[in-house]
Amino acid sequence: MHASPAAPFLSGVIEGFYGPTWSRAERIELLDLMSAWGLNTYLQGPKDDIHHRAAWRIPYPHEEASELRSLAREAGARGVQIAHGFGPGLDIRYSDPADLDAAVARFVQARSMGVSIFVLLFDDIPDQMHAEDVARWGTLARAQAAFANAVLDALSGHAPARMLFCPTPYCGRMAMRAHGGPGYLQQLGADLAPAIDVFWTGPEIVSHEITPRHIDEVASWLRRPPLLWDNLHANDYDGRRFHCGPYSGRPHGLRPRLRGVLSNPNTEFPLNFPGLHSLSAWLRSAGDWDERASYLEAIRAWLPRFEGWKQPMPEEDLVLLGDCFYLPGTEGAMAVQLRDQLRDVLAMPPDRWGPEATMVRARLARLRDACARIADLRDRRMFAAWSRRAWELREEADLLVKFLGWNLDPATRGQPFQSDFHQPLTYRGGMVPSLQNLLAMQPDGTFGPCTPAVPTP
Ligand code: GDL
Repeated sequence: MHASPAAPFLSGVIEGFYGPTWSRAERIELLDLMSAWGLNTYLQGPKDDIHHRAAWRIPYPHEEASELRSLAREAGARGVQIAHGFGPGLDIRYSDPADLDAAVARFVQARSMGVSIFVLLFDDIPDQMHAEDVARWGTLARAQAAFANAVLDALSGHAPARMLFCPTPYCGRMAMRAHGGPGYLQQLGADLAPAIDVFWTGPEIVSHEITPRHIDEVASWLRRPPLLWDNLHANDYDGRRFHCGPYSGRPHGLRPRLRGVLSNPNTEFPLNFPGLHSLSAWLRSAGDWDERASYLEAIRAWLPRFEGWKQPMPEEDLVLLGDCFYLPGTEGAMAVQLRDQLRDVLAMPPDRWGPEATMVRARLARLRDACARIADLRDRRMFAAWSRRAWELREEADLLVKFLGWNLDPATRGQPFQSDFHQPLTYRGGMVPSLQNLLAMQPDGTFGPCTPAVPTP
């Protein structure tokens, strides 16, 4: 099933993650980049905007409303459309006319601010309904489709409106587990107005790969091509990581099977340049996709933002740093190589270490120093976005450099090693690491108690 040529293909960015919302300056910068890169849609739906979920019934107060109005104006001037969405699913009563009115009122307000695409988001909610909704609709899919159709009808009174919808099961794994109830997606496909586009994140919430076959199956359930909500570069689920690798794991054959591709990227805005640069290149490319080349090109374009007070960041160092924060499923080539070399060296007793131990120590020291250089950046927002992660990486690299040095020195080799900068309880301490040490994840994704449990100092 291919997208109707009448529906313009949506390409762009979703501010749809958990955590602090982007600032006005960041949103304007995003619009500038999107317009330069030919991306046409920005969806504003940050989970932790209080009017997004908890207070969804309450229209934007004056300040937020005028902010949205000015953003829509700035977007229009750059040829970008603004989509605005909220998630009523935490406490909605599907059969309460007051809730329908509240949803319509939110969109009428957004339209008066210049928004042209309206988005109902039913992701990340319990798949239960109130008793009166069950009595009236029977299933969640029926209730949500009827609600969305009624909102679309109400909005279309003035002029045709474009609407997007995020279902409660929005990836293959949730569908397999029958989240939302058995047959949810097929029911939604049958009931939802054909003009409404439906979001999908792939086989998983964060999908490392998405195949045309998978999309074809989803399209047959939904009776329309899905709209990709791509969490490849999202990082709100892990405070220690971010993703600046290339657009990856999506073959070209996907594009004609989709209504669009919108990336829901890293929470820290400045970290999104390479991923979005690469996504826009993928969208423009003719099928000859080389993701590593796209990453290197994006890093070159990003480099000017890494000017330091004392010295410039060498391109090679930024490639290596980026490789350490690449994609959810893999680190980049230089990071993988460095880690594998380290693992090989550490697997041998120090008295058998050869020149590769000295070499890997030098490369690690370079990584450590590149991390330290982040503190020196002229762009302080970039520094703030990198800071905690670069610091943590620097700590680990520094420890390993010291350990290798100790064991490369014949005077100390093989003797107990300690670092004055890595103290028990301070280093790797805290509740989160101690909980992480209780359950181990196997390569197949199953969990079991760590045996023996890693001792708490
Ligand atoms: C999700 C949430 C999204 C979040 C992402 C990554 C969708 C449709 N919803 O499940 O808000 O940022 O995971 O954690 O993806």
